Amino acid sequence: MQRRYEQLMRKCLSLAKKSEGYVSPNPLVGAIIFDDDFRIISQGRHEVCGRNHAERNAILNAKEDLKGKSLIVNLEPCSHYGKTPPCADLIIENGIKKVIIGMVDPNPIVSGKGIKKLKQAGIEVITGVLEKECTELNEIFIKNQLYSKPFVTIKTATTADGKIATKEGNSKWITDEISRREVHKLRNKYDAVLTSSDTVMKDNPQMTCRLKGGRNPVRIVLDTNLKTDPKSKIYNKDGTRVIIITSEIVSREKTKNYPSDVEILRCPEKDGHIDIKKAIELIYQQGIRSILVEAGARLNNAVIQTKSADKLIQFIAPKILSDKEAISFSQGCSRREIADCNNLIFISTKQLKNDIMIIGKFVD
Ligand code: AOF
Ligand code: ZN
Repeated sequence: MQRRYEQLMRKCLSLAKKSEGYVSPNPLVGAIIFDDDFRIISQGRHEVCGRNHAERNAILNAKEDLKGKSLIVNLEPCSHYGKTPPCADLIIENGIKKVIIGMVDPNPIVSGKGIKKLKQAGIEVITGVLEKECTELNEIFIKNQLYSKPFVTIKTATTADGKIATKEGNSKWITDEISRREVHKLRNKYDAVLTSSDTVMKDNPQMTCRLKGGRNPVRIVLDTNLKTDPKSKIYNKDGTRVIIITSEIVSREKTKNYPSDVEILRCPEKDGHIDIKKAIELIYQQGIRSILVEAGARLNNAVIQTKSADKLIQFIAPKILSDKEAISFSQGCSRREIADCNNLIFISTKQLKNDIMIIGKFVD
């Protein structure tokens, strides 16, 4: 039985994943209704923020009576009146007899109450099926709900000796086109990309998602002194929100050089640079729930040292630069002991064409 539930839960997860990039600030949810012989009756997913929840779509998609059937979903059904009425009520009204759930909803207005409601109506509830996988799928939503902070991932492309560029800033191209395609997939998924004035001035990146049918993330530049050229590609007008975070003391005159649709936010400084922790708070206040940091050694280091990073995605090319002045992807501390390292847990490795992709979670 457990194995059959796990199979169906995997299906819920891949259904839910189809909405990646479109549901923020909501969770990714997929639901399936099936009978006692595990025949699938219908399925549904939460497609876009503000629209029907997954359970409602699965129920609406059913072409037969749901009395006595079972429903499996990766997140606890909701119990509150939000943009839509409670899914738990709908499940009860339809006479569903069993509900299998991946994880409890971290949203305090729901957490546990959806399960309680179902049980009180006499429905059999099974929880914790593929809980780890369900938690991973909704890592952004969970961080937002528990800490009211955005989920922050550092993406970097390095040589096998951990270098991102020569001393002169030459970095094209370390990884191959397959790895770079993966980066576009990430841009399609995250609410925003965050970079620094250094990277804008050195690389003049577009920071757009160039996948067919993809969507652009919000582009955010940390530019303490407004040094970046207002004609940089990142400020191109393409209908995507662009934000510059600058110092509180930069003159109003300077801000007028930038295109009028570029939003300029002011943030306190720390040691001559934007205070990264405060900047991240500011970004969250803008409704941005996940950030992909695509920057150089200094900003990556600031994000790591302030313990603002949740995840590292490192693309490693089978190349060794060996240059004594080359730049590492995180640089800026003075450390004498290995014990002073920031620590990660590697959660996955993937061989791409020539490169490998390593995903690590920060643990301290
Ligand atoms: C979703 N989709 O499939 C499920 C959700 O703002 P609302 O009214 O859409 O409610 C959002 C909350 O509903 C969300 O924070 C989560 O706790 C719960 N479940 N949300 O957007 C879904 N099942
Ligand atoms: Zn719901």
